[in-house]
Amino acid sequence: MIRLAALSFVFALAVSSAALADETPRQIRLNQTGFEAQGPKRAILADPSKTPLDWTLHDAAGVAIVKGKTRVFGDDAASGEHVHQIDLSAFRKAGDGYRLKVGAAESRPFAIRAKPDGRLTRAAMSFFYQQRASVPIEAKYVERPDLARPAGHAPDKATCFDQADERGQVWPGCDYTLDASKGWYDAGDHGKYVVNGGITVWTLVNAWERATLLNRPGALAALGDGALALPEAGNGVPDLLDEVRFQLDFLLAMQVPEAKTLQVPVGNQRPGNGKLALSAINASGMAHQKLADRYWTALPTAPADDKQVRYLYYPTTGATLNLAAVAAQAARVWKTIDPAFSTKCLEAARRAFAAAQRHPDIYAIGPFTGSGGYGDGDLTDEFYWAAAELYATTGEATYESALRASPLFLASPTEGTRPTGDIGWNGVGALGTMTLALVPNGLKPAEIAQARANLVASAGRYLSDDVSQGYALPYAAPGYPWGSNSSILNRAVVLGLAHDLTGEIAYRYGAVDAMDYVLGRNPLDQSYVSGFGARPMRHPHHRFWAKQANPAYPAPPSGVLSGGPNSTNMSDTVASAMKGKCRPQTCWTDDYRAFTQNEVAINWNAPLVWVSAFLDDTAR
Ligand code: 9MR
Repeated sequence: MIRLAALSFVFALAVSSAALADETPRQIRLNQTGFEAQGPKRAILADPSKTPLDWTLHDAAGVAIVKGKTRVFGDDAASGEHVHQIDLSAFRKAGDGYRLKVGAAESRPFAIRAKPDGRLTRAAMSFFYQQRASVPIEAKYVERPDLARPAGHAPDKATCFDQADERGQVWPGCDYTLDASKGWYDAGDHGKYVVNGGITVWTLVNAWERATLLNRPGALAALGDGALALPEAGNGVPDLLDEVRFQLDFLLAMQVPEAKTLQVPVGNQRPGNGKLALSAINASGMAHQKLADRYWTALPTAPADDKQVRYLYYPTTGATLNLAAVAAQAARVWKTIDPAFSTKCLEAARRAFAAAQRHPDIYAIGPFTGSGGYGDGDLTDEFYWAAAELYATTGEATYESALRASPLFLASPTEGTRPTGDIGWNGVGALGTMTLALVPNGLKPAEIAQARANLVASAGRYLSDDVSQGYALPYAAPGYPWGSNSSILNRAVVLGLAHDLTGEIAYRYGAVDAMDYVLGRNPLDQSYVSGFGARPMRHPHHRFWAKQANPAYPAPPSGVLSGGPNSTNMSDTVASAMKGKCRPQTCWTDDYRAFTQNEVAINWNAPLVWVSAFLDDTAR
């Protein structure tokens, strides 16, 4: 008896110290969800040594099975560390409980798996279901009962903002109300924004178009009917498209009805503390910028408890072109799935594009509290993207001439007459080129080849950046922007497409590097995805997944991506206190108050889905 009790006491100690040890940051950083057996396997060690160090790989029994030497990378600006790189890629045996050791440093146990198991893709998609407005989130579709919640904003009806803005300017409102129910809440807030909705829809639908056009049965099944936990599963329509349609219904509802005159600021006005000059325009066919609360609500606030009055904010050219682009994309994807919906989308896209051409310079510059801005002073890329989507869908001359006239014609993030820059909500030019490179269309074969070559060249530039980084990720920037994890994953989307177009494995490895960084191979030894890895993000800035703020609210579900380190806008209270004390990759805290670092957002989870689905699909 005594012996047994003593044994179980020792066992309990071992378990609790193992659990503790799992949480302790390690000097050896790697993807905390493990590696693919046939894929690249890299780890990073922060160590001051100027000479290579011996590493050993131990199996679950503790036996040293492989040895090697680290590669001294040296000082790394993005992390602020002196870094060694460890490459285990040649070891390909699947198993659990592997550990890497370098001197006294030891990694957490990790797995090598034949292939990814698809769980990350499904969890990342479930984020969208759980962000749905106007419907209850049902327990049977979520991983824990406490994530279920009553519908918020049901219905989500609003009229135009007719109050005083932050400068004291009183807006005129409008004579109509729109029912813009459904859609996804943007992020930690309950705003719904057409601009950000656009890139999100495009990215998710592109994951589906990629699978369809490149004939990838694995990806089609992983995103297809019955693959996801959704009320629509089993309805005969691919689940990814069911989820996206929920958002498209909202986006379509944000279009200004026929024969409506509205007062809007024309041109990129900079009134300082003064007032915007408003002019009357025929706004029919344009899209309202957003549907959002009058004032910011506190954290936590469950969607159903939001008591703020909601308004439509004035239509902008940027929102209108986002609607044109994704409605045109939807028109071709739903063409055979739901012809009536496809026709409705195409009509909306045409109306929107025509409205944007009539009013090319209505910018989101209103200073409205209670919601984000998504203001963008350069809409060249939005025009090009929308024209590309409309041309790919219709082949019509109007859209072709708009495309050809654009300085962004066939441009990629780094190539072309005017490179588009990295993909983001305000940088969507590359999306147009990606569509022209992927979707059969009437451009000359040499032009399509140019679009592809430009995208592949950008992927090559991203690989050069990868080599320049201590943590070996395809991203180099002197400062990390708001939502940096999405900037990195959007680069992985381009790398993924380059792999699809060329078959070159190096581009896929670049995408793996991006995912490795996001899932733990970073100086904070942090998985930025909730529910994945030994040190997952736990405390997002979110009004419902707000357990840290109030234990009566749930912790986040699995599969939610934190925006990530932000060294360029440190305006929240947590970030302010870190100013001057962190490096680009370390300006991050797992704290619900850190909205510049730890919010979650639809346009950030979308590339997580794309890249995760791509890696699942292309693992060997
Ligand atoms: O992702 C947006 C980021 O690029 C901007 O710098 C930032 C400040 O304008 O806003 C971010 O978007 C937020 C939006 O305005 C409101 N919902 C939450 C979004 C993510 O933080």
